[in-house]
Amino acid sequence: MLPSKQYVIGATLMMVLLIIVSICLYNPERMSQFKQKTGWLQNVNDCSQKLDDKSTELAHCERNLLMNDLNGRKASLNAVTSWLAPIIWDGIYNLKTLNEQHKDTRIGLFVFAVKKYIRFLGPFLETAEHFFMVGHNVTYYVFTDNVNNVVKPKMGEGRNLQLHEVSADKRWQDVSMRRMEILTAITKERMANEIDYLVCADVDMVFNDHMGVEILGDRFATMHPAYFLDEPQGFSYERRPISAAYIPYGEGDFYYMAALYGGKVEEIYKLSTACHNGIKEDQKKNIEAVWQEESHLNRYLVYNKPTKVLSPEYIWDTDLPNGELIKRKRFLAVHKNHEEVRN
Ligand code: 4YA
Ligand code: UDP
Ligand code: MN
Repeated sequence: MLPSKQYVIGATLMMVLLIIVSICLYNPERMSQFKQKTGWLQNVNDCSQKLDDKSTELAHCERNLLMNDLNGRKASLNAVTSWLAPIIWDGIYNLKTLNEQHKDTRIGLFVFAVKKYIRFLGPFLETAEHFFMVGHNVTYYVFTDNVNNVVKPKMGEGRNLQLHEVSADKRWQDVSMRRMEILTAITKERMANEIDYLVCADVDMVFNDHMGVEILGDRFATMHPAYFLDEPQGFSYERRPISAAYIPYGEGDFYYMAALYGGKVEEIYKLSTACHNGIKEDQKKNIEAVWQEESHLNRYLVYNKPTKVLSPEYIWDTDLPNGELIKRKRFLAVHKNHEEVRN
């Protein structure tokens, strides 16, 4: 006698269930994948809170959600790089502890204000007094071609301004690149005795929110705010093998912006020496890297990885898209007429 239809269906279902249970017992990892795919794991952890729910306290959870929204894990939105350097976002550091650790740290801020860019220096320094390393020992190293035209800001206790004369190159690209030559000299000579860490910045910027000792490390650099969601093959690295700044496709982690980077004085000496040498090699061949010293900086950092990476919170431009991903805009580009200031 043949078994009834119900009996066959029942037995088949039992078999399927048995197979699933044994797979799960055999491989728990596959089980959790299965759960995620089928939605069993939804609402299990804090990160499932809605993005627009401002009660979400953990910034990294918001970024986890964004990573899902953006269809894949974005290396830039993590709190650590693949080589385990911290990526600094609001909420991942304890400022009180760090301030205590750095109470005797001497910090330099290096900036060029040459020709028409001298107009940016006032707002740069004034806002630095409000937001940059407040409560710490700070020396501004300002390089300009017009020392007499610099209006000194009111400075807090423990803060000093050094004015240095520098020649004014004709081309803006040469002014920008000369920073590497000056850095090489000054980190070797005077800074070695005067400061512990050096921060190098563009002058056409204003501080707009806290920027403190959380950025300090042996060697740190900032993600370029226009490329942090892009894949490395799209980065504007120098791609011509003839240039000393060449980075082959397949290499590189982030595109760093030369408007904010730094480190221990001896590290910046090594970095600027390498970049300056690269610039000189290119000049001998009559070429110039696509983004001048920024290209050389990126090359250096591919092979000498930063020990700390700053998120786009540390360089932003209000004209950029994806501003909603950036909670704190600590250092903002001043909008300028490129043609006008560079001529
Ligand atoms: C600089 O950025 C400035 O010249 C721009 O005015 C702007 O502030 C930018 O930084 C953030 O590929 C809303 C403007 C979008 C521009 C995005 C591209 C340029 O990227 C280059 C590398 C260099 O880093 C330039 O310095 C940068 O432009
Ligand atoms: N710079 C300067 N005078 C110049 C050109 C450039 O002092 O004539 C310095 C200044 O510190 C400036 C930096 O070089 O912020 C980089 O140039 P710029 O800011 O124009 O580059 P961008 O950020 O627009 O790419
Ligand atoms: Mn700039």
